[in-house]
Amino acid sequence: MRPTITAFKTSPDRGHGLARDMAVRWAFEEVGLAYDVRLVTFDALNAPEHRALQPFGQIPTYEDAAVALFESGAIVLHVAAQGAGLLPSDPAARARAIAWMFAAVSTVEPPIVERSMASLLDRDQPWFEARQSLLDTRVQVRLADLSTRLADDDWLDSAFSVGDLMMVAVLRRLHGSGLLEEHPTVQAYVARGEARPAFQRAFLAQKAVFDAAAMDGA
Ligand code: GTB
Repeated sequence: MRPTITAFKTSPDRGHGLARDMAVRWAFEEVGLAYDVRLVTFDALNAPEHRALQPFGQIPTYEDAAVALFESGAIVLHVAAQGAGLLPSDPAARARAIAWMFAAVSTVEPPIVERSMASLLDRDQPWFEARQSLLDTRVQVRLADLSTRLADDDWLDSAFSVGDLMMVAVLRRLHGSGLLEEHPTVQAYVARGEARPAFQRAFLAQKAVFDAAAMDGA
C-alpha cells in the first residue's frame, strides 16, 4: 500500500500551500517517496471514519500498511525516517534537526497563528490595531532570533533538514503580512526553502487540487 494522506478537497488557502498537508507533501518529495492523496470535504472531517484517524477532525492524516498517524509534524518525521535527505545520520545532528522541528511548531508558530487568527476574526474590533501591533511585535521577536541564528548560514544547523522544512512551512504563513520583509535574512531563508525542487513539486501538486476544484466550480 502506498502511503495515503488526506488534504482538503477545497482548501481555504486557495492553492497557496498554507494548509498543513503542504509540509507532508514536501517531505515525501524530499525523500523521493510516492504517495496518494485522499481529498476530504469539511463535512467529512466530522465523520466517524475520519475522527478515528484524526481525533480533532482535521487534515492531514497518514496511513500505510503499518501505521495510521495524525499531526503534520509527526507525519513529516515519519516520512523523513523512510528515506535520505531530511534526517542526518549523525545522532546528535539528528536530535538537533528534531529540536528545530519542535521549535517551528511550538515556539515560532503560535504567535504567527495568533496573529493570522486576529487578522481574520478581529478586524472590526475597536482594539484591533493596538492588539495587532502587540502580536506583530511577538512575531518580530521570533524573526529577529531566527535571523541571529541563521546569520550567514543557509540552514538552521548546517545541512538542510526536517527542521528547516518545518520552519519554512511555518514561516510561509507570514507571506503578505509585510513582516518577513523586515527580516531579510529570514525572508531569504524562506525563499531558499521554496526554491527547492521538492518544494516546487509539492506546491504544484496541492495547487492542482485547488485549480481542479475551481474548474469544477466548487
Ligand atoms: N496540529 C495539527 C497538525 O499540524 O496536523 C493542526 C491541523 C490543522 O490545523 N488542520 C487544519 C484543519 O483541518 C487545516 S490546516 N482545520 C479544519 C478544522 O479544524 O475544522 C490549517 C490551515 C487552514 C487554512 C489555511 N489558510 O487558508 O491559509 C492555513 C492553515
